[in-house]
Amino acid sequence: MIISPVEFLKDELKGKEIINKATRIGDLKNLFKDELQRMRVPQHKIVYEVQAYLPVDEGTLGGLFFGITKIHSGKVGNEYFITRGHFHEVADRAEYYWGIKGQGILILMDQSRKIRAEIMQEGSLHYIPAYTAHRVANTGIDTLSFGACWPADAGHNYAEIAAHGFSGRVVEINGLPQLITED
Ligand code: PAN
Ligand code: ZN
Repeated sequence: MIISPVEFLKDELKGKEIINKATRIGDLKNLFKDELQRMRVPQHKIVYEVQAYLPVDEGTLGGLFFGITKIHSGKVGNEYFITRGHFHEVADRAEYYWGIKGQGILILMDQSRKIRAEIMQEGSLHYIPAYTAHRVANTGIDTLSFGACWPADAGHNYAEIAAHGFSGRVVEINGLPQLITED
């Protein structure tokens, strides 16, 4: 019998090896520009969910991981819901993202803190180069779903972003998303 251990159906991973993780407003202290507004949002509210398929041990040279992220629609103040964002721990590791459903903006920041952004929507493909921090904002009224594929030895360096943040944010101004750069 031929068995597929994992099914990838539109924006859903199914299989007993799939790991699910929800990130809530309460987990994202100091992530948004307006921390007071973040504290006013119910802390259990889910900002994004990740499903991941990790078929090899973390750190395996040459291995690949696969994930689906769903960012719910919402804002903290005028700033759209975002992922935490990270450089890879092994900083020279690249990654692919691709848009599946919804509307968003991928924010990319290099090591000199230079920002660029790409529109994410169904069918968009994004190559995230080495040495580049990546974060996604959901700018739509529906959930934004995107896929990701990254090296199993890349790891996640969240500390750098926790300490210095991104030098750009996606906010709503006059009803439209705008990228505001700070540096
Ligand atoms: C993605 C991200 C996922 C959630 O799988 O881990 O979208 O974002 P944060 O990790 O920034 O919270 C990825 O980039 N993996 O490397
Ligand atoms: Zn990554």
